[in-house]
Amino acid sequence: MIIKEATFVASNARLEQLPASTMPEYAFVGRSNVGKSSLINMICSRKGLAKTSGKPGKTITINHFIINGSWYLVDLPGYGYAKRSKDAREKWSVLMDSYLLNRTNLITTFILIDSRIEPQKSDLQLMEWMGEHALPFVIVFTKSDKLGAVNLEKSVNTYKKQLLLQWEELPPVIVTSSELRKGKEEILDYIDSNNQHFDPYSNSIRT
Ligand SMILES: Nc1nc2c(ncn2[C@@H]2O[C@H](COP(=O)(O)OP(=O)(O)OP(=O)(O)O)[C@@H](O)[C@H]2O)c(=O)[nH]1
Ligand SMILES: [Mg+2]
Repeated sequence: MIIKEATFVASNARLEQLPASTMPEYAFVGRSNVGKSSLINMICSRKGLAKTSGKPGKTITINHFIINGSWYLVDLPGYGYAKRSKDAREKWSVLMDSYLLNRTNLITTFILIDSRIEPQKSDLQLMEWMGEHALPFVIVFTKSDKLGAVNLEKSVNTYKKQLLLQWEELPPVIVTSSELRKGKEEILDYIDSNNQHFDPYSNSIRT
């Protein structure tokens, strides 16, 4: 798929204000600083589309981008940012849970994981929660440029092994680097094939 047009639509902290749920939607979620906004910019080939930062906690709202006038990409605020107050963390969790559970046109959530770090409780808990609610997700390893080929493979395999302790089957896994523009085609192909099955009448994927 070629991205001809990528436009920022809206930034929201309340679900009632989100754009109408009439087009297929894909969300990017993960710990603060994992590279969600950078990945969105990379796959859209638009540098400043989603705001990025060296400091964690940059994205604090639900940000919608419309692609080729026909589907949404969503940049979500990160979790696991220790400096946020307990109150702010609870607000995040209520907003995210209800977004993920109630957004009928949300086709798949990309859960981003830093290639360099060991499996984290917060990420594994999110995946478990998604599984319990039958919400589809794809695992996206980020910042793969920071590791050599051997260590990258080791790290991804460790992660897969950890998941297989809990899951019978692995979700799709995509290794990316926004720095090296790696993983773009795989993500876009995945989205494209899902878009083909979107039913605008039910706002979901036809099965
Ligand atoms: N080397 C390298 N650095 C990256 C990559 N992706 C993101 N970064 C850096 O990681 C930092 C965080 O990137 P963001 O895209 O803002 O991360 P985020 O997940 O959106 O962060 P929050 O909005 O705070 O939750 C920035 O300094 C980016 O330049 C990558 O693929 N490789
Ligand atoms: Mg961000």
